[in-house]
Amino acid sequence: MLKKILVANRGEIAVRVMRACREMEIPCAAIYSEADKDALFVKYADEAYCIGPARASQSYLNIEKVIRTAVESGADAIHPGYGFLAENPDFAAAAETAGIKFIGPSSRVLALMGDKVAARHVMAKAGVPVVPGTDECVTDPDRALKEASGLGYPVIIKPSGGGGGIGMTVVSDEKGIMQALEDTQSIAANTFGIRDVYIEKYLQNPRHIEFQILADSHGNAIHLGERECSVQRRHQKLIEESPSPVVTPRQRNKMGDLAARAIRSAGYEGAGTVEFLYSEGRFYFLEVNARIQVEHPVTEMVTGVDIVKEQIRIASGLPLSVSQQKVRMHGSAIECRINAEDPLNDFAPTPGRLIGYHSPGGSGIRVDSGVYTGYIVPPYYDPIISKLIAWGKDRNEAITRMGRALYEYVIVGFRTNIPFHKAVMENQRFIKGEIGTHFIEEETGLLDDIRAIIEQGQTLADRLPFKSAQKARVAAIAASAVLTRMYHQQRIRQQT
Ligand code: MV4
Repeated sequence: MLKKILVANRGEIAVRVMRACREMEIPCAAIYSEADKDALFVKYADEAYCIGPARASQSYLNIEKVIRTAVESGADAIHPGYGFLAENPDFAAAAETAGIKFIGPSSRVLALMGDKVAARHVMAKAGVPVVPGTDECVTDPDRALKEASGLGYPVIIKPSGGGGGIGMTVVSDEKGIMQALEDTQSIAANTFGIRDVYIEKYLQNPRHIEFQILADSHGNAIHLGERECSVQRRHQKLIEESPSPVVTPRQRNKMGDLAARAIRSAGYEGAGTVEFLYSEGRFYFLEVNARIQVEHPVTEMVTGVDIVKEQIRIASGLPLSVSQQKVRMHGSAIECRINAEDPLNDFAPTPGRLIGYHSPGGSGIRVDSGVYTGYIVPPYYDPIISKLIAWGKDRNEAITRMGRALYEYVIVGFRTNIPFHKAVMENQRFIKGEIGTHFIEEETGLLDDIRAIIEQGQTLADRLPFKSAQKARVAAIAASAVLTRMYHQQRIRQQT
């Protein structure tokens, strides 16, 4: 087993990884920027090293500094979390060179999966259905026109070096091709340093469904079912769930097995996600995410498998602790990402001091948080402060629990997106599972619901008198607990 793990990340995911280390009795080290000196993950770690200024390029993204700190700390492994350097082949290679185990796929496989055109090849060759599109990158405008008319409009032009939606251009007819090709190429070159783009048939309003995979160094590769992540805004997921309300057990087994097999054929090692678009009953491969993902807890809640512990086992050279036959999905889980952002101000970030904090609990509730009362959320990084996960015996119970827990959650000091989540948990389309990637923009009533929830003392009283009155009471109890404590502390301070 690994002897000491350096966690090369911050916030809630750093805490999440260190929790797995504690349970496995593996010492853990944190690295942090000057902006994070008071952060929860720094306090939680066995040891912590400041590696530079707030700006990520000078701290969390500085490969040389991170590796040097890992070596000096005596760590024999690095867990990269998500974002930052998690899928950077140069980082994995630098770790390998320094004799430190990178907890994730090899540098070679990271490079392969980072090349979206190459990843499409790998998947198609393994029999995974991919979105109809070009099997090479396209540079010549005439070639682009020919390919696009073969696919039929609309088409979408994507950077091969990218992912996550950045720089993608939808083209509705041949008149737009030339401009879109140029635009996407220049964005691709500027953002990813690779000018290559490819063309796919554009699917109008698909669902986003992804499979969680685990692959060890002994040739075992399994899947842990799917997550549906259609509730998103500008490529930022806000709500994820498992299982998807539309995937049948047969489809799950078939697509999960295909995805696991495909990943194994590429020599993949570790936890990974195979992303699909789902439209009219069919799956179309999009890309592979070669990291632990933000939304992994919903899969943990329905399968009982601790994905981070499996990552650590795999990196230690041990076999997976569970076989495909033993994986069972039980019930339903939903995750709401709790962000310091204002849903009434175009979801603009609202960093600041958390003067009051009360987190929900009770049956079926899990909170993965990176904050505490008094903590100041810095403005330099992603606004995610915690994740609220609700499990139920079925989707309805999970939604009801999530709604209840959201009303217990008290965050005083800055606006959060909690009112947005409260509105979605009462949205009829969401409740019916009728969601696609355009859900938020289509549900134009959500903003009014959010306004009502915020302005009417956290209730939708006019519309839902009984339910909301109950919820408001729950919130009041939770809030008073927090505020009473703050009041007493202030009195103690005044007396001393
Ligand atoms: C697409 C698509 C429709 N058709 N590709 C955006 C993120 C990246 N992972 C892939 N994305 C898309 N690719 C084809 N051929 C629509 C999207 C898309 C999307 C995908 C998943 C989740 C949210 C999305 C929001 C807008 C567009």
